[in-house]
Amino acid sequence: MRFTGLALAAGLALAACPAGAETFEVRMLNKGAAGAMVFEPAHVLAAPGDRIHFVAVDQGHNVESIEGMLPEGVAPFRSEMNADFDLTVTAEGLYGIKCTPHYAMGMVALIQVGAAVNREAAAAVPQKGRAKARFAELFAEVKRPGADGPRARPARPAPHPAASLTSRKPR
Ligand SMILES: [Cu+2]
Repeated sequence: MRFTGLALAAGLALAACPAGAETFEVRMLNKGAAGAMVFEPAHVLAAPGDRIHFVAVDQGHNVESIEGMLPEGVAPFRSEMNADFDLTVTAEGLYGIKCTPHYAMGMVALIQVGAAVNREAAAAVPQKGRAKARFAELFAEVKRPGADGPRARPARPAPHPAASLTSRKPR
């Protein structure tokens, strides 16, 4: 019973946590754990409202969206070379990212925001050079379409069930 109480308290604490946006850091590197010219990490699981902060650790890199690899309604973007870049993700789905000069060398990243609703379309985009193999690995890390992201989506405020009752005059 005691355990149940604690678990319940923990659950409530999580649920009560405000839907505060998180920031994920992705570093642009000449050399990382996965080899030369990488975004690290190259796969991020975020939630709507989160911010992806790309850090220009090494020179000669940037961040550009890949055509056909953005959720519907998200405008394409391209950052300056040698500069940090902030991407606030609002729409659910997969965001395919490349470094403009090192795309064919496999410098790509896949940002998943909530459910991977555009997985099929994004995975169907033809890739160049080493980006092909890198994306194959990254797509393998993506959760199934319809699956929730890393964090539960903020619950919508529940409608007041008692509203109609209380507004009615007692007779
Ligand atoms: Cu690069």
